[in-house]
Amino acid sequence: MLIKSRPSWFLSENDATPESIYKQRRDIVKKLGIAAAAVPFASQTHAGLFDVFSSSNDKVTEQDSRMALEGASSEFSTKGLALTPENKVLTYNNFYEFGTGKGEPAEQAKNFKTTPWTIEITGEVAKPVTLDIADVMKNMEIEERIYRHRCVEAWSMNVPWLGFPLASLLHLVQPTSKAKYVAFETLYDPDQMPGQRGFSSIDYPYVEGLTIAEAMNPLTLMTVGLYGKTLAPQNGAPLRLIVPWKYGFKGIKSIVKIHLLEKQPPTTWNLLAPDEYGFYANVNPNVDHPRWSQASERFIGEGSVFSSVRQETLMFNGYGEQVASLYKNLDLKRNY
Ligand SMILES: Nc1nc2c(c(=O)[nH]1)N[C@H]1C(S)=C(S)[C@@H](COP(=O)(O)O)O[C@H]1N2
Ligand SMILES: [Mo]
Repeated sequence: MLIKSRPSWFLSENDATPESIYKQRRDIVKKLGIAAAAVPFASQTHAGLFDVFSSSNDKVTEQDSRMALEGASSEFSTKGLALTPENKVLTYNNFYEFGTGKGEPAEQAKNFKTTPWTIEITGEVAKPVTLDIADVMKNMEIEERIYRHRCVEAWSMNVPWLGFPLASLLHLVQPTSKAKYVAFETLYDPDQMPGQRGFSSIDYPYVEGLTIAEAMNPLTLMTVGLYGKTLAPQNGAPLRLIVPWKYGFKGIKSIVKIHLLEKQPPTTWNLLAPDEYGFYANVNPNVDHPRWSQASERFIGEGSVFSSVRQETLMFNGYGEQVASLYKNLDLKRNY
């Protein structure tokens, strides 16, 4: 019963080695996790740790559709920075398909339907595939990655995401030598997404892109959860991208398509205002936005989200050791 037969798309280096004891244990934990979704979250393992960082005002009280999800801890996790309380991560959002106010996505995405959900991976790959999110969740090794999250609007968070490296997914489809870029697309469904109805300056669906080297970097996370549970709709359920050294708008939500290609793909914010938002969008305190400084940021922690607790913005959001080499031949003032 514990031995799982993998779907045919899951033929990769994973099959070259026997499943580790660890993976089997994780599968059991995951099964228990699903069963445990009915019990209060506070009685589960992670909550104890998070309580240290959360004040009583920051408790999540509302019942939601999120399921318990565990992840192995990661060497890449932020050290020495308090977590942003869960309810802030759940209620201070940018997801224009569900409204442009920070509190609107949490309200308007409440009934967003994320099952069934498929992700199509096409283009410059040997094995194009359409995956069911349920199979992805069953077969990928989930890690917890606590990452700094820096919006181009100069606010920031520190969030315990759950997910797996995008590289693990791309290895399955075997990119060809022509695959120089990876394009991503959010769901287009005006019936469910009020922001896609009527006039909008954004030409939906929301699209984003990375170079293949950025996509393959071990930090680049296909994200399926946060704070020990699956993602809430407002955070991009069931699957979104997190690229921690880039501005938050690169972290495209509710992905339905991934397309590998030779040419740089268009990206939503760059199309809208090319002088303000580039393709690269690396966090950079030395390159200001035309309308505001990027040297510091408002960290969203406990207390009011409008508190004036500012911290310095770090080059590549603090991930320079892992990613600076990707840009050694690039003028970052021109390629913002
Ligand atoms: N499809 C889609 N993805 C999106 C956005 C959006 O409006 N639509 N907003 C982006 C921006 S600007 C940010 S800062 C992050 C916010 O993610 P969070 O709400 O989980 O913090 O999502 C990004 N992904
Ligand atoms: Mo953002």
